[in-house]
Amino acid sequence: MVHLEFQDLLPIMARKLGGDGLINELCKGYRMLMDGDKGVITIDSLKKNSALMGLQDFSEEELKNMIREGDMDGDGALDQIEFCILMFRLSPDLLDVAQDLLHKAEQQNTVHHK
Ligand SMILES: [Ca+2]
Repeated sequence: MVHLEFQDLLPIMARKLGGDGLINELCKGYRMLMDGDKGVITIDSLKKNSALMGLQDFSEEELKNMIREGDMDGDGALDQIEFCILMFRLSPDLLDVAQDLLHKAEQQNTVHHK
């Protein structure tokens, strides 16, 4: 498992931003890391842009592992869904926060409909 310092930030971001805001932030992160021409995150785009995300200390091997870890269809690149799922998988706390937010949103909806 790749260690990401980044992952510690996610639960804090999630609490601050709420569910939709968090997804937006993840998408923003995705756009920062992706190859603008191909529209996916490749090892090259990751290497080029990782400093923007504070990931400059990661070795090429660690970045490759991150892609391998998240790549579900085996094309060697991360699309947006794969990236978001990877972020959630790397940060189990984030999943708790997301479920929490979901629960709250459901409660709000229930109250709203009464
Ligand atoms: Ca893929």
